Amino acid sequence: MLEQKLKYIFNKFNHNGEFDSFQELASGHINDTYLIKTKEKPFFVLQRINHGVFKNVPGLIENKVAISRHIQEKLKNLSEKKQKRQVLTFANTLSGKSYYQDEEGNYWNIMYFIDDSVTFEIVKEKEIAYEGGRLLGKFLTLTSDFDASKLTEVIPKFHDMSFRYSQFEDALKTASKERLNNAKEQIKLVADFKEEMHIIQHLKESGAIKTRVTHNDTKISNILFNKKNKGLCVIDTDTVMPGIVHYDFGDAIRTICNTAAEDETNLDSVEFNIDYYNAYTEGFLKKMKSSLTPIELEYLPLGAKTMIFIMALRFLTDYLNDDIYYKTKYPEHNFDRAKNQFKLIESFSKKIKF
Ligand code: GN1
Ligand code: MG
Repeated sequence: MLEQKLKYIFNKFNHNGEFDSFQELASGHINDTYLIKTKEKPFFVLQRINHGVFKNVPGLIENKVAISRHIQEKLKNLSEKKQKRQVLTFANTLSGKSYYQDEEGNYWNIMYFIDDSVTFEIVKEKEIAYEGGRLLGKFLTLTSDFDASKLTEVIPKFHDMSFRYSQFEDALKTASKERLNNAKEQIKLVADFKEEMHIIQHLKESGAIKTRVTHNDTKISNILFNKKNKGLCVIDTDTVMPGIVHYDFGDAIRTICNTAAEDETNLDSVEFNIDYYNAYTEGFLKKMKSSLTPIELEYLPLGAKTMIFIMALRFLTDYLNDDIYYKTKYPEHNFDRAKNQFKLIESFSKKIKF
């Protein structure tokens, strides 16, 4: 039984919590995440890392623990209570390791749950967009002096456009006739966007845009807020690795400025919200502007478009591959996600000119 299993794993870690019950936190598409409720607070978040997707789980966990420690050090002037609400705290196993590997080879890690917090799948208030930007800018600022070359590349070429195009082109060769036919309009769009969607990558490769520590999965549901809508903590640091500022700036916009959820099927309700874009950008630049180069600043809007596009491309590729990567709830789920992201790009392009 799942409850017995979770209790067993939970008790392998070093904490004072007594297992009471659990609840699945099902918003992620890759890992399995559970809230562990204990008889007395604090509660915990127990996570099974998908080692089919993440080939080097120990490296991944080392990354996120190191980044948390770095931020903790920066926040050491705060009270312990405040600090623990602004950065993730991980617990080791009873034998002192940062992860537990079960009999089936699954990897587990655990962190303290940050109480009295909320997350959003869709943004309905401008203040949330602003706070989301502010918090991500703060995360990038706090990690800007961490040597990114010390981090494991948990998924090599994660946001590399040429790599994502080559996966897409491979998928075209093996996809079913039915799915190829369903997606012909989107396949054409992928071809049309090819040149523009490589601009940011070329700037990175030429060294015009520098590599730094980035989060790489900055969707709005990965930001915790307090009950007064103030940004608290950036979570889901599994994909922390070397990247460029445009990845984090753009990936957040993909969800913050979408008037609907990422998999909304009524495309009429999918629009790009320019007010949220401006509020988010203001919050983001409040912390970041002085440390960005003119080129980095100039290309932020294209970074946003590029990140929306790369997700459309990845969802479409997984659809053509018969859904082997993302968790899906029904057969056309990945295709719906892809169409949603393409609609968002269309709306973005009408509202943002560069
Ligand atoms: C995946 O599992 P989750 O929801 O944290 C994906 C991200 C995508 C996101 C789309 C390792 O993140 O890159 O942006 O889905 N993570 C991985 O919602 O592929
Ligand atoms: Mg993630």
